[in-house]
Amino acid sequence: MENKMFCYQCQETAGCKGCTVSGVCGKGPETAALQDGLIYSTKGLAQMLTILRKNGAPVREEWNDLVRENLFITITNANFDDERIRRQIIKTQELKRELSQEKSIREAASESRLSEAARWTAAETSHPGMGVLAEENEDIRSLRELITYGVKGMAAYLKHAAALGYRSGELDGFMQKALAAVLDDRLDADALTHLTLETGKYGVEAMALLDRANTETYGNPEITKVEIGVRNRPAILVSGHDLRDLEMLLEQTEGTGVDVYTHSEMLPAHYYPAFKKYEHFAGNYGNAWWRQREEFEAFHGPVLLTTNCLVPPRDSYKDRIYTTGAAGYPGCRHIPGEAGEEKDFSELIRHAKECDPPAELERGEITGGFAHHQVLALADKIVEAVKSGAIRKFVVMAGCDGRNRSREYYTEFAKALPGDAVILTAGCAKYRYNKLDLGDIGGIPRVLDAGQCNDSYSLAVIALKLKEVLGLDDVNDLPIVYNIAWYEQKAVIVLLALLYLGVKNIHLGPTLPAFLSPGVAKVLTEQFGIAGITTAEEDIKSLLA
Ligand code: FSO
Ligand code: SF4
Repeated sequence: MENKMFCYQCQETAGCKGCTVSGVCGKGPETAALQDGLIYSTKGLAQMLTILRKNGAPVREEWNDLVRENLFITITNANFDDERIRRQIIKTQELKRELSQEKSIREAASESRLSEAARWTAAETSHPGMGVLAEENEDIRSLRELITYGVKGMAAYLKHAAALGYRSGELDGFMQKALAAVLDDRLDADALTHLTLETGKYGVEAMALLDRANTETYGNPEITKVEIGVRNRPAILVSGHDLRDLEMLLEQTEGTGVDVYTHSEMLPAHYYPAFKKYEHFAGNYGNAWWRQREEFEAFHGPVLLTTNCLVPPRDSYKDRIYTTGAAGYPGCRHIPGEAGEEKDFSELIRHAKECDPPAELERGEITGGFAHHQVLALADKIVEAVKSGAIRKFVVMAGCDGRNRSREYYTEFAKALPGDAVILTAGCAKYRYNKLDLGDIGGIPRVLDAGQCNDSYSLAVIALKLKEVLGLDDVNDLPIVYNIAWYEQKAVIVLLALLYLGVKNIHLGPTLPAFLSPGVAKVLTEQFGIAGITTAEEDIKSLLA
């Protein structure tokens, strides 16, 4: 049977092979085709911008913004709105048409240096060359997609940094160069493998830039107890990763009688000093993204999705879903606003006032805020615990959560870890074990949450610092092991960043990416010791040996 679509970019892809009829995430064939068109068009634009840069021609900030936004829109669970995606393609095609008149682009075209994707400037949304399967060689396809997904993750992080006024021409330049390179038929598997590792290098820099943007703007995360119960006032729930959106929402809701709660990946916002002054910043509601259908229903008030992960909403609460930024869903209201612009959330505030307060899901508190600055402040205590043997191992369990039953493994794994092991986490993976009450070791909690998935950067900083303090030559000599859960493309850039930093023997689950061909998987296994997971018991035995 002929495929209606093809997408294998996330962990939940159908049959661990590819979504061919419709996406497990809810993305239908039409949306999938539009996303393929948008990616293909954007790769062509990236080649043009790369040529302009090389020739010293100016590249406008808004063009970089467009590339980042287009990539972010195609990340799993970010945008299901065909109209919006269509508009992005048409806008990108228009820009390419305009740029095709530039001298250096005309020269490249006349010398046949311009790819088909760059030459495609018609006001259309589809092209025969688009789509993952357009490349027939499975190793080349695998490496091209691995790079593309890593760059998508980078784009997401850089979009958040740009929202706070932090941009890097070098990083935008690299992303565009990489997107142009995956169009280049002259690049063989070796060249693409090299580019994959280079993507990891820039991934570290992208996460470092976002870390700087977040901490210089909102202060360094600190140990914080976050309420997980509810109050009795109407409220807005905010999800996704964009701290600037949260800040604007907190400012605009102050004094209105409407509370603000975080959901899923927005939980770590509570750890930043700048947000603690808002008395109506009530706590965290619910769990990881995939439980949103029940939790949004029970919340009763409006929900603001600032990024992925959005699950197609039920009709019963769809009118309470608002999106902004790269997120979108047909029929849900979208709050506009570019980086640097003030967004207007008054509609949500009015809406909240007509709604009941949230239903209680649970009571109590969870503790987090262990990003690099806070952990380094505790360094003496930690080093001492390592030297005395009170802490035998750190287990990095960062990454994403998802709906597969197989992810219960991570709860079992956390529960079964011996009492002298400490979990380092970031991303929504933490919801599999952050309410288990795993206790502490001499006052150091056994689950140290650094923040969102991008804050995996913090975990790398902590590892490098420990290496220095303990006088070791190699990060792999540290008492740190890696058992990472992945779901979408931001996890891909986190993984490539860790590989670039020289981390070996990462366990990746619950399944290895479908987009790794056997040949590429073999390279990752042989060169980096990447492995899948087995059972909690077996893996604890082998990782803690
Ligand atoms: Fe999770 Fe979704 Fe943060 Fe991802 S909410 S899965 S890797 O978007 O970005 O960890
Ligand atoms: Fe399938 Fe994942 Fe692609 Fe959605 S994002 S269509 S679930 S592979």
